[in-house]
Amino acid sequence: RKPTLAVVGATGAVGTVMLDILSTREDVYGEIRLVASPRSAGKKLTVRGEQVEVQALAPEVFEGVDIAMFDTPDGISAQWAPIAARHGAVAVDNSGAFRMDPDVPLVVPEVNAEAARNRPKGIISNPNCTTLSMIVAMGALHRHYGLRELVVASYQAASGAGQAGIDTLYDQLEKVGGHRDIGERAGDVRRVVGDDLGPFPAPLAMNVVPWAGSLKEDGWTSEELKVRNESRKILGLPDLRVSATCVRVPVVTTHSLAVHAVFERPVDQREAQAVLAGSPGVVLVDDPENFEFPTPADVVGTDPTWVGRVRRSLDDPNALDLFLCGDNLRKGAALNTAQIAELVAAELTS
Ligand code: 11C
Repeated sequence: RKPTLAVVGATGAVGTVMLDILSTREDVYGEIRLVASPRSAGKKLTVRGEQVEVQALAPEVFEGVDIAMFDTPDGISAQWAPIAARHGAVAVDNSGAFRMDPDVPLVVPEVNAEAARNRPKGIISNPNCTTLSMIVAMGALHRHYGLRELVVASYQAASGAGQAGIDTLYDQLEKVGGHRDIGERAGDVRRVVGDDLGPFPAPLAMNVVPWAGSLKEDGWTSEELKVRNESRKILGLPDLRVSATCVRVPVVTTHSLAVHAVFERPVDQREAQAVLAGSPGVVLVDDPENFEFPTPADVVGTDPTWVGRVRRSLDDPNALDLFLCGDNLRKGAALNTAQIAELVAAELTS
């Protein structure tokens, strides 16, 4: 019997991409149940070419479900993933609710697929989109050179903050569009954009905002700590040194990161490029003479992590500097969740 799948949060920004992914990847499921808040119940959404009615989130929706994906905020996942697990489903959760729970594996199939089998709570976590945008490439380099330290700056897309982030960026772009007299004096973009900044603490159009997530201790943001803690857990390197500065940029979808990675052994530029090019889930685009490197505008909507600008650091023979991009709604969220669910589906049917 093919497993029954529930997609909780089917109507959100990640849920929408998930339905597309489920409609285009190999179909390993029997029934697919779509679940969302009572507000969205009764809506019809298309998955696998069929219209499916959205059901309101309630314990009964998990009856007979083998795998339940959660593309929901932390609070909803914290409450409902255990309920799904109690009904016998394996919950694959895309929120931050369980990622650092020692009894919940944090899985990236290209890096630590085997961790998905050990799930004492019946829950598997999907990493944060910023971590996910770089970790497949970093996992490949770690296997080759042994990773010691990461210093990263992110360039994060508006859709990381959900549909509200996307709407805010489009609204602001409309407001600044056509103004050829702003961006030259402090505060003029803010004045044109107005007071409604959506989920961002400063205007995002014609700007960059060094902030993602919430304030934690000593000035760090939750997003920066997630990059550190999640990278350590996925790579199995509890002492990995990680410094992240997370920045929002006026891009709709696809996160980018500038990475300085320090290794145990001396690195070689050409060898590192070959390692990346030969790794599943990674595409190398690195031809500086022809100005070829990944940009969010060129990679959005695709599945791999795109890497370019690979250089051996000038002042450290053990370090590489590189730039990478990954679609934060696909590999950064829905695709990785779908890949984890496929691992579970294969296990349940084997
Ligand atoms: C952002 N990475 O770009 C965040 C969104 O922990 O799953 C995802 C938050 C999370 O704002």
